[in-house]
Amino acid sequence: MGSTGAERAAKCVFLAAICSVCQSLQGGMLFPTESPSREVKDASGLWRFRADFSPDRNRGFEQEWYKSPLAETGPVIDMPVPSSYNDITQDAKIRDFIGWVWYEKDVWVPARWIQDRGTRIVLRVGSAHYYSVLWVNGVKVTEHVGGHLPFEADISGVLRQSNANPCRITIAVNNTLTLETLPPGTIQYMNDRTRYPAGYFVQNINFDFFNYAGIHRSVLLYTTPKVHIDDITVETTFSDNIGLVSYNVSVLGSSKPAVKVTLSAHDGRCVASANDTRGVLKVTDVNLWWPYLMHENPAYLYSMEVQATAEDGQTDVYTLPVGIRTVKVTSTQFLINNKPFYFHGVNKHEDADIRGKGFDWPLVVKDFNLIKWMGANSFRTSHYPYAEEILQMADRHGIVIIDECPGVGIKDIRSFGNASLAHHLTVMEELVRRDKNHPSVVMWSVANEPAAEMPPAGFYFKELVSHTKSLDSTRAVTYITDSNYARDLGAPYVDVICVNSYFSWYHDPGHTEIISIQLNTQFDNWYGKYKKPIIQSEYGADAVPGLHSDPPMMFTEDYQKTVLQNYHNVFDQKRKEFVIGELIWNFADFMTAQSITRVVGNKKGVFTRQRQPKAGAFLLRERYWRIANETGVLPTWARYPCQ
Ligand code: GCB
Repeated sequence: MGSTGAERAAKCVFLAAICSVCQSLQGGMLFPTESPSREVKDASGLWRFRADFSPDRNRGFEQEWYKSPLAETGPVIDMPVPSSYNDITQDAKIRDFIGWVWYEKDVWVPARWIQDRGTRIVLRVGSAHYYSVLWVNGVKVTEHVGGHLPFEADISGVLRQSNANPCRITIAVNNTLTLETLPPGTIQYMNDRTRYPAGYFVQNINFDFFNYAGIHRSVLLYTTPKVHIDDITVETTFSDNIGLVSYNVSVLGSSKPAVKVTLSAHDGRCVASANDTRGVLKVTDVNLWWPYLMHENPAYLYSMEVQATAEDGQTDVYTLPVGIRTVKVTSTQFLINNKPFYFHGVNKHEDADIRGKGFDWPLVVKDFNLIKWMGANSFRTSHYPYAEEILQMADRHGIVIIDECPGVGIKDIRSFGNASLAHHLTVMEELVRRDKNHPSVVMWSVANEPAAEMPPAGFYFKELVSHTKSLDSTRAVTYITDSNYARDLGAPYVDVICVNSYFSWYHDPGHTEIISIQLNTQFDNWYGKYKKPIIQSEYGADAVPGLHSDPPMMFTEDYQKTVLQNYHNVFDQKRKEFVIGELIWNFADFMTAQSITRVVGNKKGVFTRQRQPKAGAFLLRERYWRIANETGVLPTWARYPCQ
């Protein structure tokens, strides 16, 4: 298999980029919010767009498309941001495109931002898939490896120097996956000229969702004063009725900033304050952050206002919601605030018609409504970090999160090498840096179904899990296994065993009668060997909405329901022992690559892709509310449907 220019170029670009991020991360990544000292300007909307169809996908760089308006170097089309670009046009070549695409937008920057030299102007991309390079007025300001996580650049200097307003933002995004990206992938050139045209190549992947690409989350411009709060870390605990909030504030742009921290309750009353960059705030009569359906007053958030003032009087203000709660794991239980927590929830995807993985408020709010309607108390961000706004919703609604990094499809032994590990560690740092202050996040998942029985996996997961614990000792760490036989080499390092299985689907298709024996064996194998609590992190069956048969047959709603019922019978026994959760695969149908096993995507959703319930959703709803009624303290309004 020969390597062409495109492949070589892709490799060079990726290696250079990955090496540049191998060192520990510098600085924070606070969510941009407005405050008396900060302004935010959203650059979402219509951007100009062109895919680089040149044979090696490199024409944009050769012709320096960032140097002049994109429309001057070739045709452009409208492209919404945020959105995946794949399903926006009628062109299959854009849907299935692999390589560099170019986005451009002119944005007016308020004159006062530029004139006031005490103002920092930051350009921030919520996420772009996969590898991005950013220019402002033709000057490169940053690059970033990896989708699903934010990146930003201080563009004050470039804006003041070029003096061009509106400023022209250009973003080139490449969705090529290699053995060292997360998720990994390979580019395969088809060199048999009797079967494929010259230059024909495909992207191979080992994961089961469409590799949507583009600018998936908002592009923002925001300001801070020169003295600015760069990062805040909070860790919480409590003793009796006293809540303790350890905080650490990092301030840049001043050698001796004065820092003031104020914690306020819902009614605005100040409950604790301090005047230092780090310390512990004591909250008497604390209101703990409780999960939905576990307490009468769930999801209580305090508001922590941080003020940093420089010697010249310039002040920055940032406000962070803070939930006070603890997480502990024993050999049979998962404890939130020292009370057993049972995960009855879902696995999700960021996925919808037309916009693909583009952030969309109506979809986010609808999904939370459905989650609460079902009586679910948790979800896993399978198979990558979700938008920050989704975690903020989870904080506010008390939905518990297992926060997963994009380590999905690590099946090739070459993806366990040093370069892959270095990148994986960096991604975990980026994830923890972004999500460390969310009370909803109780566990980090470092990977999904890696080939963890391969010899290098022992070292790989030891490093990955221990590094994640060194970044955050207040949460549990796991990865998701698909072994029924407890053969993983990474398992000794995790706190909770999360196991996926598809009995009567991928194994013994059509035979739901074997679920009980096989699931019991799976649980006993894992618990017998590791004595750690277990979550059934995936189980399910495809159901094409509207298909029925009795007795049930595969792909009908009835079969999906029967599979679920058989799993539930075993869960109900084992949750009295060491099973601490069940997460259905999947919340909703979602798009995948085309294959002979997928009918326009994966149909294991209990909701359709348009969020209409299948029979399985009603079954889960009965079950989840019943479990909540047994285990939680429900407010009267929440007693439906089992009084
Ligand atoms: C799995 C994967 C998930 C797939 C699912 C399936 O084990 O973790 O990404 O979509 O199975 O439906 O095959």
